[in-house]
Amino acid sequence: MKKTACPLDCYDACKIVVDESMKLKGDKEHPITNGYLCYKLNHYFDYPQLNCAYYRGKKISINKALDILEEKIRDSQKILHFRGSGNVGKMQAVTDLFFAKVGATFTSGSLCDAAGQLGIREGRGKNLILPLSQIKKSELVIIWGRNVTSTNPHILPYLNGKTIVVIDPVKTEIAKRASMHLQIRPRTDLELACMLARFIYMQNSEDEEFIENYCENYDYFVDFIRSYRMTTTTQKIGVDILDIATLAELMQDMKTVILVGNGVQKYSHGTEVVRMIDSLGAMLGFHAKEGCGVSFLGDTSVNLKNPFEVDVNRIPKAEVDFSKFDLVFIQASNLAVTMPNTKRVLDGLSKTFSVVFGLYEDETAKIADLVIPAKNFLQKSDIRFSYGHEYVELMPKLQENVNAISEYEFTKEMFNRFGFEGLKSEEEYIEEFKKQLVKDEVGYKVPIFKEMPYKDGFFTKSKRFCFIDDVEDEFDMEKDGFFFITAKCKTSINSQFKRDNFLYVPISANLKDGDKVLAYSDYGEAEFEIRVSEKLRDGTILVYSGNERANYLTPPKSDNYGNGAIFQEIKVKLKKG
Ligand SMILES: Nc1nc2c(c(=O)[nH]1)N[C@H]1C(S)=C(S)[C@@H](COP(=O)(O)OP(=O)(O)OC[C@H]3O[C@@H](n4cnc5c(=O)[nH]c(N)nc54)[C@H](O)[C@@H]3O)O[C@H]1N2
Ligand SMILES: Nc1nc2c(c(=O)[nH]1)N[C@H]1C(S)=C(S)[C@@H](COP(=O)(O)OP(=O)(O)OC[C@H]3O[C@@H](n4cnc5c(=O)[nH]c(N)nc54)[C@H](O)[C@@H]3O)O[C@H]1N2
Ligand code: SF4
Ligand SMILES: [Mo]
Repeated sequence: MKKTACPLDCYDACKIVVDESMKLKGDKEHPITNGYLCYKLNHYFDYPQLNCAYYRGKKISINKALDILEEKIRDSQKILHFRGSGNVGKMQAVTDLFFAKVGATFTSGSLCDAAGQLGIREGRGKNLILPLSQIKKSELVIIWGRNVTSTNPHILPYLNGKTIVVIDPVKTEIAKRASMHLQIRPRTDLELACMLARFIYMQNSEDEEFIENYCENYDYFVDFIRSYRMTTTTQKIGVDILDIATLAELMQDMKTVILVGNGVQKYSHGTEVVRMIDSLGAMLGFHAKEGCGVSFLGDTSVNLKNPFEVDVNRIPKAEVDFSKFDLVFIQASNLAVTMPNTKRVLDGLSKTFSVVFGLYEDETAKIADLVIPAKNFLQKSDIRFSYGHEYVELMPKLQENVNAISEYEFTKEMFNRFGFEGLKSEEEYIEEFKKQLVKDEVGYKVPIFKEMPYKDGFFTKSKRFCFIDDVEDEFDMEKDGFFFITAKCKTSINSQFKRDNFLYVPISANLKDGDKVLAYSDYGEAEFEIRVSEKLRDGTILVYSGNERANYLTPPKSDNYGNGAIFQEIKVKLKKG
C-alpha cells in the first residue's frame, strides 16, 4: 500500500491510498480527504491514456516525435509555450526551463481565477489560504459563487452544524440545504456586497478598531458604497431587500467565513467583484478574527522559491492568437474545448504547427500535427499544493510506463538535444519545494498559511488592508438575451472525464427537454440540446465547463486588467431549430 495525491485542479487536493492492484482509495488520515474520493478519481482508469506518439494522425515512436519536434523548433522563429491545468503538480512547470532557453513566448494570467486573485492581492498584498481550522471554528458560512458539492466536496463535513447561506443564481445542491439562498441575478455580486456593506455601515457595526489599526482607504470605501442607491441597486440584484438586511445582521452577530468561488469573477470587472467582497469582510474585521475569514482560491505559490521561474515574454492567455506563431506547444490543456471562442482557437491552430503533450486523445490532440503521450500522475514523481487548504502532498512514482514520457524526462531529453546545461535532477527539484515546508502531525504544509494568516498585518506597501473605492463597468445588463452561466460539472474536471453537453434553460424559456436550439452571442454561435431546469433563475441559461460547444459563444478577451478569461461577459439568444 502506497500513498500519493490527486493531480487534478481541485480545491481538495486529496490524498490517495494505492493498493497492489492500483486501486485508488481516499486516505482516511488526511485532514480533508476523509477516506473517499470523488466520481472523477473513482473512474480514473475508464479513460484510456495515449500509448504512443502521433504525427499527422500516424502512429510513431516517442523518439521519432521528439526528432520532429527538435527539427521544428530549430526551424521556427516564433514559438508559443501554452501550459494548461490538466495536472497541477509542480513538476509540470519544469518544461518552462527548456522553452525559455529556446526563446518561446509564454502566457500570462489564466482561464481560471486570475482576475479574482488580483482582487485579493490589491486589498491584502498576498492571497494567503484560510486554514481549515478557521472554517471549523466559524458559525456562519457564506458560500458565494462556489458550487462546493461539485467542486470542493470534501469541505462539506466542515460545514456540518453551521448556518449556511448561499449566494448563487443557480439553486445548487448546497443552496437547497442552506438556511438562506440569495438567488441573485448573475453579475450583481459587487452590488450585493455594496448593499450588505451599506446596512453594516448604517448600523455602525463595522469593526472600528480593526479598520483604524489595520486598514487604509476606508473613507473612500464609504463614499463608494454610498454612491449606490439602495432601491435601484436592489432591483438590479433581483432579491428581496429584507433578505439582504437579514444576511447583514447574521454577519454582524456570528463568526463568519465567506467561501468565494470562481463564479463571481468571470467578468470584465472580476477583480473588483472579489475585491469588493473582501472589503466587506475587512469592514467587519474578518481577516483578524478567530473563526472568520474570506477565502477565495488561495495562491499556492505565495512566498515559495520556485526553481522553474523564468524571465520570458508573455501574452494574456485568454487572448492568444495561435496563427501568430510558427510552432505552438500545448501541454496539459484541451484548449480546443476550454479556451474562450472555439472558432477563433480552431482557425488559429489551423495556421500553425501544433504539438500536444497530453494524456488523452482529446479534441486538441485530434487536430494537432504532433502528439506526445504524457505519463499520468501515478507514473512520475511530483509534489502538489492546494488552493483550498494548507496541506501539501508528495506524489512518488508508483508505476512504470514505457509508452509515455514525463514532463521531466521530456525536458531532460530536449536539454540534451540542444546542448543546454543546468538542469538539476528530478529529486533535487522536488526537494527544493519540500524543504520550504513544515511538517505537523497531519502532514506537510506551507509555513505562511498560519492559524490566523493576517494576524500580524497585511502585505501591501503600507502593511494595511486597502479598501476598494472604484469600479469600471460598462456592461449593458439590460441587453437582450439570457445571462450565460458556465459552471463546473460534478463528473468532469473541465474537459476531462464525463462531460455534460446540454444547455440548461429555466422553465420560463418555453422549451422542452430534447429541443434543439441555436444559441448565439456577439462572439459566435453553436447548436445545443435543451434540458429544462427548475434550478435556474428566469433570464439565465447554464452550460457546464467541458461542454464541447460552450466556448463557441464566449469572448476571446481578458478582464479589465488583462489577467483572466471572461466567459460570462455575454448575453445569449436562442433560436429553436
Ligand atoms: N467537479 C469538478 N470540480 C472542479 C472542477 C470541475 O471542472 N469539476 N474544476 C476545478 C477548477 S479548474 C476550478 S477553477 C474550481 C472552481 O470551482 P467553483 O469556485 O465552484 O466555480 P464554478 O463552478 O465555476 O462556479 C461556482 C458557482 O458560481 C455560480 N455563479 C455563476 N455566475 C455567478 C454570478 O454572477 N454570481 C454568483 N454569486 N455566482 C455565480 C455558478 O452557478 C456556480 O454554482 O473547481 C475545481 N473543481
Ligand atoms: N466555458 C468555460 N470554459 C472554461 C471554464 C468554465 O468555467 N467555463 N473554466 C476554465 C478553467 S477555471 C480552467 S482551470 C480551464 C481548464 O482547462 P484545461 O487547462 O484545458 O484543463 P482540462 O480540461 O482539465 O485538461 C486538459 C488536458 O490535460 C491533459 N493532462 C492531464 N494530465 C496531464 C499530465 O499529467 N501531463 C500532461 N502533459 N497533460 C495532462 C489531458 O490530456 C487533458 O485533456 O478551463 C477553463 N475553461
Ligand atoms: S478531483 Fe478533487 S475531490 Fe476528486 S479526488 Fe481529486 S482532489 Fe479529491
Ligand atoms: Mo480553474
